[in-house]
Amino acid sequence: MKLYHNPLSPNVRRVRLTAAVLELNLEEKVLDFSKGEHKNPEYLALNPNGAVPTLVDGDFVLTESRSIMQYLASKKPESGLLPRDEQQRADVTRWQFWDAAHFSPQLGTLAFEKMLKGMMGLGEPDAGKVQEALTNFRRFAQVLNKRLEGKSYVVGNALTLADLTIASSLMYAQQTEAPLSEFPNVQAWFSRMTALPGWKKSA
Ligand SMILES: N[C@@H](CCC(=O)N[C@@H](CS)C(=O)NCC(=O)O)C(=O)O
Repeated sequence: MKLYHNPLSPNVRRVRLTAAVLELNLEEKVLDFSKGEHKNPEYLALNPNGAVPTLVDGDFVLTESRSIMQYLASKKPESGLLPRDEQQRADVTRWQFWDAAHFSPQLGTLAFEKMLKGMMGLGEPDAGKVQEALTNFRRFAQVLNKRLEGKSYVVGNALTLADLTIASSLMYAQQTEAPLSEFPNVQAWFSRMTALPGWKKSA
């Protein structure tokens, strides 16, 4: 299987983290964004969004990081990352959707305003957008904090794609000064996620 990616992307991190936890070897093709390689016609034929990641497995082309995670986990069902139990599996998917809809967009805005703009020479962070993202971050981090009360993992009693999905969205939490310390259960859980051997391996 071949993964087109750029290692700076949280959407890529969650896929590479999943592969690392599953001990699946992917052939990796890094796209240079500064050269616009993610907008080349050959790449757009694979991923019309012109975004990373994209997985190619023979004739099968899959985009969207969270669906790629599910596909990889289905190669090793015994891992439990995507539980066989229907309700637990649906719950994992629920948290992946929750992350996509509510949580990761706030962290994406913080990363763009506070890191990428500077790197790309696009000017100063927009204070209004940062404030709005922080307000929304706090709203949803509170939900996750409550969910993690007395629990080591987001779903059930073991590591699943739900954990790997959400933790990857937080990969720039420190650099962007996301106020994780206000949410002690999230902070403790995130420390456990970053201690996974696959976390370093997928950096
Ligand atoms: N929903 C997609 C989002 C992919 C995405 O937006 N990737 C970013 C990097 S984090 C990207 O490639 N952006 C380049 C662009 O949109 O031009 C996923 O989860 O895979």
